[in-house]
Amino acid sequence: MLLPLIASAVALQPLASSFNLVPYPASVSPRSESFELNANTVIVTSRDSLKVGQWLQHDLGGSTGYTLPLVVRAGSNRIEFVIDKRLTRLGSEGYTLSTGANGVEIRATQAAGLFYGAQTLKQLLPAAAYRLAPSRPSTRWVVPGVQIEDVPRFGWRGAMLDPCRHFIPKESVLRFIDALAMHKMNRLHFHLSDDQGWRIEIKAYPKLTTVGAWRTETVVGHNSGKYDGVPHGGYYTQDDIREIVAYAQSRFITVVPEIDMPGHMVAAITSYPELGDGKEHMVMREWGVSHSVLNLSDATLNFTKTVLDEICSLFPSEIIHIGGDECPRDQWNADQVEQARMKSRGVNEVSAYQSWFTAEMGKHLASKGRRLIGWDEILEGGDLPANAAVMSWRGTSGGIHGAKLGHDIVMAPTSHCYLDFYQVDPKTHKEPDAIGGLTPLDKVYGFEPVPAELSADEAKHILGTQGNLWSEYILNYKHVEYMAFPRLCALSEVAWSPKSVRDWNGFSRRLPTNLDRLTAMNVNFRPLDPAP
Ligand code: TNX
Repeated sequence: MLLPLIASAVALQPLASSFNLVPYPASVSPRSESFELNANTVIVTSRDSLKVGQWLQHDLGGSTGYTLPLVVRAGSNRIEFVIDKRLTRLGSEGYTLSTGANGVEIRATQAAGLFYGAQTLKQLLPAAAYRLAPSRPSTRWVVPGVQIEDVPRFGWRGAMLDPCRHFIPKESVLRFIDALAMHKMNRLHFHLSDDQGWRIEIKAYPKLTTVGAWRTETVVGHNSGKYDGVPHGGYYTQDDIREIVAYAQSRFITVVPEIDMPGHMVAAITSYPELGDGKEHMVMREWGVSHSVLNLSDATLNFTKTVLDEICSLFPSEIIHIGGDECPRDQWNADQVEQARMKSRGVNEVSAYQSWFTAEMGKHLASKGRRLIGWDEILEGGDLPANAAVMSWRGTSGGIHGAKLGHDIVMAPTSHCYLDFYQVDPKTHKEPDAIGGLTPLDKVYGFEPVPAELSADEAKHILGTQGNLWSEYILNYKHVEYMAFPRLCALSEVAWSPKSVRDWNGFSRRLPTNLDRLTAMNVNFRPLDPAP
């Protein structure tokens, strides 16, 4: 009679021991020895792992109320970070984590892997570890016995914020970075300019923020023709940007800035009318695609290059986003001066003119050791510099086409990655107004970034994926969180976990605990609907 009981206990193991980790690691095996984290625990670091140790010390300091000392050696009761260059199978971001009675050991070839190991360690603790202030003094937490080996599937695991349509204060951007870091995401795509507002201080062009960062009011709803009468604006100073970049960097997140050109430039053209058709404009109060775009005079090219110079000086990211989406060509068609200029540059058709411009920006960025990325429109008209990367948003076809041409690709199709779309049907649920569409959690979870159309070699060009939080209808940061989570929890698993461990049912079982973590962090996620 004993045997069936044991058998059923063993069968239950995988369920009970998933530890509710999100994103789920490549391999997790329970071990018998657990470990107690308490006020006497120390963090063992070396020179290479000091920064990660300091991060953990600071982070747990908030939730435990005590400061775990950083030491170079300890026998027991320790969290030990070890850089181990021999573990090449872990790549640059993978890690191993093992719990024993004496403590937890995290190994990786580089600090980034140690950081992801530390994130997993935090998820092994109770959700209270995510609180910003201690729930009670002298916390003692059990770290369950486990052996984990984990390597991310993709190197680009991102999310895009759009502070242009509705401004997001710096402090909120920092909170968002923490929420990304806990999901082992490593790219924050920061959309910093658009028709409705310019959001970054550029020293060479002060009017971009004295004029371009402000609109008089905003249209109500979906371009209803009614306006709210409330001025809206804001921008990040260069000091703010440096703070955001450093905060992200210490969490192994690269901030990828986007200056959207040559379309979506009305805020800049309002500030400096000579960049456009020469007429007076207003920072846009409505949503949609404007037909007012940059002219491509030498002076305008000097403007875009100078802006990119300042961008490069602030953002260490190798990849710089120059937008390139939704640029109508009628202004270039109608202007005789532009036509003559275009022909003098050896371009015969306006359909190839944006591509010429993109190549110019590509050369400029290359001269500074950077690479450009743009929305999939930059593939139109040929001429795209070979090392340019492409963000596929109008489905995956741009990404497939680009990968076949040898370009690196980030997959962010509207169908699965547009987190400004509804997450449930607004006809059956009371939801805040959204742009439209329907991208439920299970659909995001089911996204496969590598299209079947690609050969194994072509598939190597798929860098990864990201969720886009366009903010026409996302009015403030709490609303950003509502749209982002839990869908970014799902996307983090798409981006991180090996395809073989991805499992919707397993994710659904683990997710409530992950949402407890977000609750502890005060993140305003959309609650799950009760099971039918
Ligand atoms: C299209 S995605 C845009 C954005 C909008 C978004 C709304 C892309 C490259 N351009 O300007 O905000 O749709 O979903």
